[in-house]
Amino acid sequence: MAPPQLMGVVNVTPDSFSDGGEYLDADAAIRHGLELVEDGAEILDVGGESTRPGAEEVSAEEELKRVRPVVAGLAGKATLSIDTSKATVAEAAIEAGASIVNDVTALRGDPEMASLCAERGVTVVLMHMPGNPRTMQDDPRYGDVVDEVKAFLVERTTAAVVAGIDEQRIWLDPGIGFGKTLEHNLALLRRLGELRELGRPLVVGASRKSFIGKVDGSAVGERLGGTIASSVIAAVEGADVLRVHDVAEMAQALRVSAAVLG
Ligand code: HH2
Repeated sequence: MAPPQLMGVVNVTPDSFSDGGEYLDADAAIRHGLELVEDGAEILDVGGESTRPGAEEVSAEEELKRVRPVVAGLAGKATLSIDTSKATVAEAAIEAGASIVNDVTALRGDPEMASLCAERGVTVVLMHMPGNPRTMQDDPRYGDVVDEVKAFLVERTTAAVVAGIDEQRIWLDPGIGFGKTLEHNLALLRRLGELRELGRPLVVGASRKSFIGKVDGSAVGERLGGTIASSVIAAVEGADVLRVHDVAEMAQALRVSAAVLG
């Protein structure tokens, strides 16, 4: 198992599904980001809009007000990723120090996003999500979920390359919890290795997600064990980046897994 990089989550939102409101103040978010770096995060993913099912849409002005000071305050401390689907927010975050754009709409949310990313030469995370966060959990259905996610990621990679984004700067993410049932999420984790055929780095975000609660009834604050189990399996299957809230515990789990597996 090649040890994956850890992407620590810094949510500057009042309503994120697991930590909404905890780091809405910029200083608290910056302090939290610095702690995650101490804990072993190489990348920090700063977000100002929740993507949980049914979350309220946030204006670009509000999102910018939330994330810009946090990105600026963390610049130089880690590789910074901006979790947004709005080009104006991505642009300001890049100016402030972000070098990765993590767009859960895979460049479908804002017609300006692909050209911005191409011009700025940033790394782009393309994630699978059917529809949008408001509709994605309405009875999701697939023939073979892994094959369909793979085909979607191929299509979005082609669109990104056509828009001028260097293929070498594209990372792919199956979108755990985005428009998927429990069985879909489990299949994507179990068969993550099949996405390696796409030849690009894989990002996996299983942290605290509701599929864990569907396995054992745990509430959102009680999902650390499930987060670690699913993320270690993703790492063994070939994940290159794990997007997690609990970086210290995840880092230890990976150190021990690597020691055991050799
Ligand atoms: N998951 C969330 C948000 N952004 N980005 C990628 N690439 N992959 C993910 O799995 C992913 C993501 C949801 O988690 P969180 O940020 O904690 O919650 P919220 O969207 O409610 O802020």
